[in-house]
Amino acid sequence: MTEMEIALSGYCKKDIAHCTYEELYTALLHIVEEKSRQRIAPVKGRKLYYISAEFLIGKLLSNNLINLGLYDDVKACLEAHGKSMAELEEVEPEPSLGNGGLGRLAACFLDSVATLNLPGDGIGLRYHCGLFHQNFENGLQNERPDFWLGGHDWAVKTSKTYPVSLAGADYTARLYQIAVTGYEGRTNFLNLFDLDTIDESLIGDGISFDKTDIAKNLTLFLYPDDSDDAGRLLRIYQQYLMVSAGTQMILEECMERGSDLHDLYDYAAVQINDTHPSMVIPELIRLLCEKDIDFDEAVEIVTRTCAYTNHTILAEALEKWPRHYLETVVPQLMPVIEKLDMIVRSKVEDVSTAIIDANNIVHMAHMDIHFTHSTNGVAALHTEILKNSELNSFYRLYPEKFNNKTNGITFRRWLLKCNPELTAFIESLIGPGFKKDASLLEKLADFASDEKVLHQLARIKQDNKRALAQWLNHTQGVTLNPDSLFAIQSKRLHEYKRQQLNLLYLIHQYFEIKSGHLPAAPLTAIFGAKAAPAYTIAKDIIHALLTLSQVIAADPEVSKWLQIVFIENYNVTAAEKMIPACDLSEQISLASKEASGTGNMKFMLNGALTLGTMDGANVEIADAVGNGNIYIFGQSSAQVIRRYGNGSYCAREWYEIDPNIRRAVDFLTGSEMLSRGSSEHLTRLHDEFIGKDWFQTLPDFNAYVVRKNQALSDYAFNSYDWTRRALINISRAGFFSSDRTIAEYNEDIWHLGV
Ligand code: 26Q
Repeated sequence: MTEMEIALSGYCKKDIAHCTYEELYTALLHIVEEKSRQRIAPVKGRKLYYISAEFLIGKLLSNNLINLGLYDDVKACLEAHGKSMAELEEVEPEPSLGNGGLGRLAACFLDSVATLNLPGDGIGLRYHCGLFHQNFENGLQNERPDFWLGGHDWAVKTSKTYPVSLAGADYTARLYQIAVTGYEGRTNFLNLFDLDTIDESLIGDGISFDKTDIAKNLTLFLYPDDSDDAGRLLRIYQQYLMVSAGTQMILEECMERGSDLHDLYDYAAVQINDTHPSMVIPELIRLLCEKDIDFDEAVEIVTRTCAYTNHTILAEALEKWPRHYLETVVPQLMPVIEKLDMIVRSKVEDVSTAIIDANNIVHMAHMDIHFTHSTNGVAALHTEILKNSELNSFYRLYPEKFNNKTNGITFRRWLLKCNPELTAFIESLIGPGFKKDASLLEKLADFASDEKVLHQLARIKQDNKRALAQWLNHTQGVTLNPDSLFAIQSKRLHEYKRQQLNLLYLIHQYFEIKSGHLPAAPLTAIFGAKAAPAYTIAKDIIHALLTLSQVIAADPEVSKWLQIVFIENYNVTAAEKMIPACDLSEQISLASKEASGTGNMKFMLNGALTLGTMDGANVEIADAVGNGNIYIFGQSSAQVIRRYGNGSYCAREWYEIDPNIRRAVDFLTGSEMLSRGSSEHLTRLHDEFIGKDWFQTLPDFNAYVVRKNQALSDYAFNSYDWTRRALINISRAGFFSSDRTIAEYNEDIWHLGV
């Protein structure tokens, strides 16, 4: 018997072949826990506290097994007894504790911090339901609660509790911990807070619930808002629970390690992930003052300890709370926030940077920038836009605080875990070093004209496409043509990300095929996207895509060449299946609007070519791979910003002048669509295109059609060169490892102890 066989059958108290997958899963949970405990290392010097309302960690079993070096043993052991790793993975519920990019980034960062052997924990909330479960009924998104807790989760209940005062009443926050295993690195923790009194039976129809009693509902749900703002009060309650318990935990740990709190910044680096945890600033100041530290000194300590990351330039996503909300929920913080506002007003003439404005609105981002020592954007272009336009008045005050940290992704999940075949192949070519030092991927470029290598790379892509097709056949009953080009757009549904531009292209292709202009290759357009439940137009876009998908499927003339597949309930688990199967990665946001994007990096790493605008990290991807190895189109961010600035964009003019645009837009309310879809949704979307089109879809339409058709033709007529360019993309993906990003944060901002 191997060691793993002994361990597994020992836990289950029976032969592995006779164990259920649940039993094996529980046994592995214990084995992983034990092994990861051995890697907890003492903390010297500064420790990172990454505080975030979202950690979109995804399933952990395989990831932990890989990071602990157990994966191959477990897989072999299971297979020897007729069990499959894939079925075992099915047992684990996915913790979807995030909306999208920001939450997933936090999860990648924790992996990299532990992998680089840095001391650093996450602080967040233990939501009972993660992001809603999505399914489609009658062409519409339907939301159901996503219960993920219940025996099979990794969050270990601890005996640590902290008192938290909300709206003047006392509550008790309990700490739960999830071990974060680094790849051949140390073990850190994700600390999640919760109340013991939450009542899941409050959840009614769908995702509605009784919002009155916070003792029962506070952590029931992750807000599915992604920039729409609803349920505001409850959101502040949630944020303060996290911030207050987190702050107490930080101070307790630092004091245990010898801090007298005057020297807090020698013990702690607090990274504020967007504005959601911003109350950590006044809360820290408040608690330091309670420990007899003078207010001005407390402000100084906190400013040196905390740093802020901005993830968005969409004004509506920057949190601003009416003062009376904060007065209701966190009256104890208001005197601190007022004093901070006074400090700003006494030092800074420009009232546009005030924390509390003339309308009694509290601007969380303003407090962050004034009272932390670092403000960073998440891609080079994004940081430039912050400095030069969105946050220019702050940049002029504090040029030294502004810095860029281009996002990254963990290669352990987004290559090793999700694409084992490609990983093994890369390893056979350049050795295993790239798993820890991603820059070594560059060595792959040596094989760019090696026919055998390219042939094998193409075969792996084909295998992954077949695997995706099989999974979709099994889960959604659709049949895919693996010989078609797979173009994937997976990300939150938002107008600025412009799934509606893709929609117009698909309608255009429908007309072209009908009129005998056949495309160079068959195309499968794959979507994965959730729309915030209250985001009407986003839901209309989903409806239009689902309806168009039916229209095409029912038309044999067109369906030979074109298919639309909308994947239900897009989440981390689905992404892991989609990304390795992608040929063309759709990154088509309106230039200047996507802060970075991280899906773009995952697709590139897995050998897809990017079709994108010069936005977010696409700009750096284009730099890295060179013009010939990416399909760039559309207006530049400067053009877009100018158009917004002079208010010169008029959608109707584009609609009226361009017959192709008009034909595509009007198709939405034509008889083919109306016979299958809902007039209410389709008409609203049609009118939105002509009357508003706030994210300037129409000016980019023709350039998008041309570039996408170019990609189809390159794919069809020069597949060898396509694969060569895919290899170049993989070889240049090293920069986008979150290990590089974290090393930069540490070098410039955190200076953590080792
Ligand atoms: C704000 C106010 C009220 C309610 C909800 C919110 C809210 C919730 C979630 C605002 C924003 C978010 C999430 C933002 C997000 O995911 N941003 C993405 O962050 C990624 C990581 O940096 C970037 O790559 C993406 O470009 C950016 O869109």
